[in-house]
Amino acid sequence: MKKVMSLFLVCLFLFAAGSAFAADKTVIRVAHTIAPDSHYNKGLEYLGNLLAEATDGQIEVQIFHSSQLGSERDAIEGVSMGTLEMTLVSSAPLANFTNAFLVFDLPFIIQDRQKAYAWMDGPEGQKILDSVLSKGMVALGIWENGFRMLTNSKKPVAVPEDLNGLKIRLMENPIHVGTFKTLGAYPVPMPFGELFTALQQKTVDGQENPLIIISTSKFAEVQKYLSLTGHFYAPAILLINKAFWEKTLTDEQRKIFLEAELKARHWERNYCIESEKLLVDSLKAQGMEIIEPDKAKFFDAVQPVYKEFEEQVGKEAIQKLIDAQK
Ligand code: EAX
Repeated sequence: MKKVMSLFLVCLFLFAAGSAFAADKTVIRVAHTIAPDSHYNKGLEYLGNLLAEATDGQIEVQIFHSSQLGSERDAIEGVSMGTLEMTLVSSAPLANFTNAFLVFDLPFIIQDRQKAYAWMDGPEGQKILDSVLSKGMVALGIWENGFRMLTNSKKPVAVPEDLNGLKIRLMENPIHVGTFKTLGAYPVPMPFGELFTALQQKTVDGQENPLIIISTSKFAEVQKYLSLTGHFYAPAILLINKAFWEKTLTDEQRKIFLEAELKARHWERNYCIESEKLLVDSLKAQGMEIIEPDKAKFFDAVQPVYKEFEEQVGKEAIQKLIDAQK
């Protein structure tokens, strides 16, 4: 009986000590919508490791992938309200919260990745990031989702006319939807979490995403044709709840975080560039037919989109981003 009792006390002590440590620890839940082997997940793991190392385990990043905590819109709302600490999302769904990111949604606006990175990391990018402060969020940096490519199950798409009448899933963003309307497709905005099933059940004929997502989400199982259009460039925004950032984290932890974020941002962008190189061959090997589209025709066909959204995006903002890549 005595033995049992002392064992019980030891257990009780360990339990109490354990929870005391746990109470000291700051857990950051971060949500994203794509696969556990995606660039987002790898980049967030990298960030989590840096933070754990630099804080002796006091900060723990817990990743929730594959829309486990909802759509990108849900995640942004959660971070805004403080029911979720952090998320990594395409900038496109931020259109529901601010107009500042819309400039990135214009078709073919980003042509030179390296010059665009420099612009996004500089004062112009910072101005855009600051637009979410009034929504209870801090945007820590612009990571990469990537150049978006078109896939479908119906036919090879090489020129805009081939898109006629095809139902294409898009992110919930007015410029993306407007662009595909202009191209003659039938745009279907839908959260990413519903996409695979929609493609499988042929509710939609196609979708568009960077190669790394097409690959890690196994779209080759439900899509035959891959057109290397690169029509949009999707930045990925790392958002953290503002009250959590300012009040839960200490000055020292924020400093560590900013350094780690910068490293992780560069690491993640590089990971995208490196993996992309192998992906066309890999998707071909998975049975996809690769189409090199007539990009100039797509470029010309979408010019009316610039006029249509010029006012909403801001003429000056558009020109600045174009000039930055000259
Ligand atoms: O941000 O919804 C999409 O197509 C996005 O590329 C994805 O959720 C990652």
